[in-house]
Amino acid sequence: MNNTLIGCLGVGAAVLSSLQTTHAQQSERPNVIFILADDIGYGDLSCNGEKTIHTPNVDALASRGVRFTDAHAVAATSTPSRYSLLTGEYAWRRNDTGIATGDAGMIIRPEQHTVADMFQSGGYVTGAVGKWHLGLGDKAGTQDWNGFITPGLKDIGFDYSYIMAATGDRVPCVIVENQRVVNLDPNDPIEVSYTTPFPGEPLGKDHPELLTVLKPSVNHGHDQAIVNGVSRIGYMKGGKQALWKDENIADSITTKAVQFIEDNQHKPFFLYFATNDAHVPRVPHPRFVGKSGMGARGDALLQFDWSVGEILKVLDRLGLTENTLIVLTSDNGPVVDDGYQDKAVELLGKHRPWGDFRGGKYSNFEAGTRVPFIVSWPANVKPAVSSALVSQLDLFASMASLLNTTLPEGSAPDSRDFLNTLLGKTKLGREYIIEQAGSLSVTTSNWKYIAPGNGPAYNKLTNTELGNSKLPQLYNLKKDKGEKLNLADKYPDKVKELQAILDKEKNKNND
Ligand code: NG6
Ligand code: CA
Repeated sequence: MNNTLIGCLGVGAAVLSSLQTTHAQQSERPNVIFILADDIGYGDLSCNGEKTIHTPNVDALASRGVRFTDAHAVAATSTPSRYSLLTGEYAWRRNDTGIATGDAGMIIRPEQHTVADMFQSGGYVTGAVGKWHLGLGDKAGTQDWNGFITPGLKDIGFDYSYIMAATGDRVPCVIVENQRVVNLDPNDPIEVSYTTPFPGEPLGKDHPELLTVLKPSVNHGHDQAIVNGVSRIGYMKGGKQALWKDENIADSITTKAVQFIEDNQHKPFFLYFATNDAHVPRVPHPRFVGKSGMGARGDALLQFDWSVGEILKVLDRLGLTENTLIVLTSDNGPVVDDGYQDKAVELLGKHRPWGDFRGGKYSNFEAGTRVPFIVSWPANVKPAVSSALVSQLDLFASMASLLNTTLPEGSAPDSRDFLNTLLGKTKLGREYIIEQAGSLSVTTSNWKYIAPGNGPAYNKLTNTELGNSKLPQLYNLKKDKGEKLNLADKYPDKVKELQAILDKEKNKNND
């Protein structure tokens, strides 16, 4: 071989290696999108096997990514679940992470390092769009809804935010963009209270004739302020021009999410897209009404699927599909009647929102936190189904590992790096997870231990088995997915072992 040829080969190799570096760099720094559904159960997405619902966009995502069958939210309700996902800390370590009112102060404090902070310090542009439900402003009831609401999402790592303060069924029923209420008429200021009604403002409980869109279910509350013919939790006055229209929420947040992607297509970005679907009140856009045959709940699932499709479409259009990592999951398990007469119970038919699992939202049983979970990243993830035990708690440390970042001391204290599991490179999952509902549970991939507690066994309103018992409960999840047979008496050593794990975790002092 003569020298010239060797020289050429050398240059070729250099070019090749620089191409490889570029590819490696690109795929090391993908765009990242978390799509967080609300109250969508394991069985609510057709990729998980139920034949009663059809969610083609989610299925397309699942078929090109890793679909997890044993993935968990940290808690069986929204606020603690989201707190843990964004901070990497078990919500039960604090006593102020229960379901937040719409005027709660910001639960994640500015000095905390969130997953958004982590992306931001890694050079990402960060955005939060959709349902928030983690409080805003300094203290409950003190926010200035008519001015700049501070502290806010800018203080915990989000460059951009377009959010519902709490939930669809809680006032204030307005969208807050970059810490200011959208469309507010300064001559019609907003007032919010969770203690005292405003004189002259009609309430759902006194004016059923004004509830033209949805009436609350019997004994479920949701009978206070009336907005758009739906009564809500909490009292509100003013801000008429800024009030959302429930049927447009999915359109408006999806549009903003798409816009965020378009605006930041040339930078690495992190988008936290938290849908309002399928939380109550379920008032899907007319184009989805009647489409599922299951009433408003099923239609809201189709609307969720549409939102997912819009995200996939814009990524395709901008050529970003290959190098965008998407995690799709839900904040907690499903509930059918969560407070409004929307015919979800009557029209459910054979659909099983909870799949094979027992319980649902609010429950210690598996369906409380066993949620849909898909990870897609075409550049780096091969299609697979994984039975690894994974938790939303670990997204933080895993994303830090993706970015090759060291986290500041004390941040994400409970989160562990499971990046290779999430990317389907190994099926090695967590040794155990802790689930939070009325009580705490410890789950390994074989066993589920529910610690004794004083909570009720059953929620009559939502028709949910809550799984609370004064006695310890132990289920063999491999043989008894549906948690029917309590084996605590038969295997006292297992009970002790799992209770010891719980004690150890509780005694850890993260400070
Ligand atoms: C409950 C509400 C329920 C829902 C839930 C929060 C009643 C009787 N029920 O207290 O309707 O709003 O809180 O749901 O008020 S979550 O998914 O945001 O956690
Ligand atoms: Ca929820």
